[in-house]
Amino acid sequence: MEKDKLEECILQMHEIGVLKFGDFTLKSGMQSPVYFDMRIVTSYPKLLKVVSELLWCVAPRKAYDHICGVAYTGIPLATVISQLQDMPMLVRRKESKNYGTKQLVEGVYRAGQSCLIVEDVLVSGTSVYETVETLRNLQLNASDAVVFLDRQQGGACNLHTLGVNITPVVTLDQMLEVLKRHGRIQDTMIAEVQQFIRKNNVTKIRTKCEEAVSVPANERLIKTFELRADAAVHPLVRSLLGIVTSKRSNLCVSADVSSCTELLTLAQQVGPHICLLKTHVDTLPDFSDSVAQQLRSVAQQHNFLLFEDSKFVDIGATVARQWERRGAWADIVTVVPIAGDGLLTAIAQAALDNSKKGVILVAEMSSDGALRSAEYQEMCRAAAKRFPHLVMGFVSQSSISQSPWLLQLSPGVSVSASGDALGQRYVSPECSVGERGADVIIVGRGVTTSSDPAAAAANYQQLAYSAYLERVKRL
Ligand code: S5P
Repeated sequence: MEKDKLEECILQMHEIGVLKFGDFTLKSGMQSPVYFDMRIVTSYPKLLKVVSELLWCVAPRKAYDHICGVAYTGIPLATVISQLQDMPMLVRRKESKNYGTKQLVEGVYRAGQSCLIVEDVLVSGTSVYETVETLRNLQLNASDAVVFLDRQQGGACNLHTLGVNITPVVTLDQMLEVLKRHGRIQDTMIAEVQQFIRKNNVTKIRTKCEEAVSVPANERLIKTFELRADAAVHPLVRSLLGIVTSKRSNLCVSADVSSCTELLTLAQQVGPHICLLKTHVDTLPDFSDSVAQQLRSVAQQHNFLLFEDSKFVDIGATVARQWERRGAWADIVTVVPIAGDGLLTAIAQAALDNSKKGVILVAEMSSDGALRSAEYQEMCRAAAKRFPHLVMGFVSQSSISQSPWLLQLSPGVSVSASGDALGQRYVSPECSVGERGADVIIVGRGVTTSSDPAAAAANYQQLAYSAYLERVKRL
């Protein structure tokens, strides 16, 4: 996304009164010191076009069968995108007509087609979800949404829990930062708005029948790591949470480097700041028992565990053969549990001492177009239940389990990037831990490509641990 274009857009929004500071009552009844009134943007056609272009820039995919704006302000934005991208548009009414076809959605569509949803501001996510529900009832695939401003009040997390991936152009914090840098807003107002956001960052989505459908009290998210360590079933969960609390680090660095020399150097550099070091040894041509041994001594020296991202996926007999090279040397491995229990049984048999080996199930990937199936997530939870002495938790992007003795490890985290050219998607450490429920964040290039990996790791460590402390305090 073009940074200058976004900054100019924010400044113009402030000038014309889209962004107001004062005392406002939101749709939910909540009193807020800040109000974002995107409706007036339609009176500024050039700005409307820029906002629409920025929205399209953050869309997770570059092709959808349809686009649909959330009534009302999302509609003109979707219309402009539809024109610019030559993408058919659907219009969802707020109420169905009581004459003619009585349709709630206007346009030409077929079951199974995809639709990108467009919204102006995200608070709880209720309006977006109402549109998603209608489209899903018509058997359209409505899993991606874009929004201009995320007010950081829990909406992204709420929607994620319901299988909707929402990407903002800008967060309220980022908007405040731009206004501050340009001398448009006083520090006292920033502090007031930030305090308001911190106090009101958990919201609920309500369906038409006004039942809360998300943000159930989640035991895993409200308990401290210390309490969860005491309740842990798997000894390695206990050890890992012990490391996390003693080092005040819930950071896993993904050591995606090109040689074993680089791997050992990086392990030394980031060692003091991490609880886990993740590897892909199949990408290291010179990996050997001796390197594993050296890595183990660095891990001991700095007190972290070794996590091989093996993504075992095959039948048990094959994984039993892969185990020696790709599993035996590490404390923890990853498994994609789509092949039934044979694979986990093979690992349980191959690991000499199950209490010293852990498995993390890959339940939900961070990349564009990744499988987000309720059935698959249920398979993962069920596998964790059947192998409580082997499975330590999940790699996922959302809180797929509420069990406090299981861990959520989340990759796709960066403080600066929003994605890469091959479909990786990033969120901030605060969003990953505070909104999406990560216990441990996994950071690769955010650290490995830094000129100072130790400092970069220290920064992620601080951000992720503060977000955890904030989460347990808030919930
Ligand atoms: O969903 C996933 C699961 C994993 S394990 N998304 C991921 O990115 N990963 C891994 O995390 C990926 O293989 C890589 O090793 C790391 C993320 O690296 P980054 O450079 O994008 O932070």
